[in-house]
Amino acid sequence: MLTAEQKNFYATFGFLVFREYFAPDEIAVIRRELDEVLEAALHGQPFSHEKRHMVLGCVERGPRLVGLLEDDRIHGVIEDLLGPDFVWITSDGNYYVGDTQWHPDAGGLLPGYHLIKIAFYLDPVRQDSGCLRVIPGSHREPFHGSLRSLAQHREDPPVYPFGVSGGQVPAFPLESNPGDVVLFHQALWHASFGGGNQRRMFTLNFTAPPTSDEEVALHRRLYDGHLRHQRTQALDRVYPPGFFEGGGPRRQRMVRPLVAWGFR
Ligand SMILES: O=C(O)CCC(=O)C(=O)O
Repeated sequence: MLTAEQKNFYATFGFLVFREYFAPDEIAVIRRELDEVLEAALHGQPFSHEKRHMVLGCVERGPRLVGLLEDDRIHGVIEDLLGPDFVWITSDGNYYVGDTQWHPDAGGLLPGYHLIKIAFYLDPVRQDSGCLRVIPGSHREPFHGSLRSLAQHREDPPVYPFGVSGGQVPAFPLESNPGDVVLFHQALWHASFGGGNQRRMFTLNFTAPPTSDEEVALHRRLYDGHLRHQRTQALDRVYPPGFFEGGGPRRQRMVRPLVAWGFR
């Protein structure tokens, strides 16, 4: 599915962008479902446009959205990068507001363990209007660790260890239009700047099959964090009822370890 050059690009720089990967009519359905799930979680309240609205397990809640897990275009790419026994984590759906400061995702937590995020931006986003910016190659040590002080941008008051603000950090903008798909290694440092106050975006998250106790423990840590978040939303589970039982053989295979670990 991926060419040798794409795999080489990903291994070296830590990201890939697939242009016009989904057709406009597909994106129209996907956008409608995303809005439905996000609106339902507002429980009749208007969206504030002041802070991010995030629904964990968003993709698992929409019939068209959940189909993405088994779609050749997603499944094939993830299988190429993580092997056939890759594992599902969960998804999030968002209305993002404003800037996102520099950070790696969970891939920064356990060096060497491979986690991938796929992001759909459902509004056009450019360098200064909220597209994802990445620092190419920052998923690899020692470069990854040398950027750790970027996290100080989030302190109150912020500290700028390289003498430049977040927007001035040397980075590559993954500008995108609806239908494009962005994929990155979760240890890659990323951020966004200048975004509007209701940027639609959702993510799909996968890991390589765990091969050590530490890697299984990372899954449990992520799950515990997700469950804690759900409890703040008066939910007592991460995955909607029926998610583990539904779908076809592809979904069954990627959730099998979650079932075995007793996640719900
Ligand atoms: O699009 C954004 O503003 C940030 C996305 C992001 O940081 C993430 O999904 O991890």
